[in-house]
Amino acid sequence: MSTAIIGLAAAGKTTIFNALTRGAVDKGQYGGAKSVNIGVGAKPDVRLDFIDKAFNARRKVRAEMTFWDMPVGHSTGAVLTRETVNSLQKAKALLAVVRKFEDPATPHPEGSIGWLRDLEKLMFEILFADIELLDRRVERIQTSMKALKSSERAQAIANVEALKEVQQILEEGTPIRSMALDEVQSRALADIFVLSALPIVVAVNVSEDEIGIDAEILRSEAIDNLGETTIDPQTLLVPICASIEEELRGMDENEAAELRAELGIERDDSELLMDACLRCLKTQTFYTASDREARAWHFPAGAFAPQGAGVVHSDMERGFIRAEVVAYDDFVRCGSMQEARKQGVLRQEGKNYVLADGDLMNFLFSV
Ligand SMILES: Nc1nc2c(ncn2[C@@H]2O[C@H](COP(=O)(O)OP(=O)(O)OP(=O)(O)O)[C@@H](O)[C@H]2O)c(=O)[nH]1
Ligand SMILES: [Mg+2]
Repeated sequence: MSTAIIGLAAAGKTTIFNALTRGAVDKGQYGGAKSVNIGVGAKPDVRLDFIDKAFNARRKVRAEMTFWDMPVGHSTGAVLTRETVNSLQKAKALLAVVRKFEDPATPHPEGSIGWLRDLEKLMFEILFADIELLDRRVERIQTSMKALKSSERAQAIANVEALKEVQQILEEGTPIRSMALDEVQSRALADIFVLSALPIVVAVNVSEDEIGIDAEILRSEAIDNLGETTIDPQTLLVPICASIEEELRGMDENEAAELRAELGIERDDSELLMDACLRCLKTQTFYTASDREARAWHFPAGAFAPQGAGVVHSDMERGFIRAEVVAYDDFVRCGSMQEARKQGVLRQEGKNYVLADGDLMNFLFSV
């Protein structure tokens, strides 16, 4: 499940990408990025640490998230060129970076700092990209109409009608994710990748003297300026000082702790940002463990057991028989699988079991 990092030139996208993935991608010149950077990041996971210890596993593997650092359109400064939108097709969420830090060494493309102005521009570009996309789709359906059988034509006409309605609502400033779509509209959109349907996390890249600023303050400023349709409940705002986070995450743990103490940084904003991405992706975590490996896996909330097995390996999904499950809290109470079995909290679950966050899973399968 990939999150695409977008934002105006020099907003700090690559710096945040480096912080999240502990990467060291060269930031090059201002507005320098030409291609997408792809990387994975993982958060510390205390539940995994506990399971790892309890199993005395030889290896511990955290669940990873994938981030794409998207380039901006060079000639125009547009964030969402058609090329960019095309390469976003498989993204499941957007991480919009807006700049709130002053730095004379890094000129802002608009000539001045204005995070609310930039956020508005970004949100507008997202809506506009969808409006254009639907335009092209409507045109395509209309051109192919003549070749259709009369039975198919009625459906095509209904689709065009529905897409035009959605376009109208987009033009009023409402992203698709907060529209109450009817059945016909949903069906018309089903095979179209629309950007404004994706959940958004907004990383507000603050300067050093604003580290620790309350996210709620930024949120209410954003709502006051852009309204609740744009800053809808699914849109999360996270303040982060990208350059410091990049530095901290490039250090070993002790060094980082020292620098944190020195700067008086109490909160781990990179972690909070990853949390927000997971939350907006509606992603949860289950665990597998043996003496060989303790491992965390991400799954989409609401997934059934076989789908979870498929996250580990597609063979396990195909050959799924059943799963042995211990809820995380039960496991903590018992401390081991033997004890969990003894206390009767190790459950046998079939293919209709809906995975719960924190489940310790053992999938039984045959291929
Ligand atoms: N002072 C300060 N500088 C920052 C911060 N975040 C990024 N920068 C600097 O701003 C410049 C641009 O950052 P990048 O991460 O390259 O920005 P970008 O959005 O990836 O830029 P393009 O890919 O070129 O569009 C770099 O020189 C960064 O070191 C910050 O929080 N504070
Ligand atoms: Mg960049």
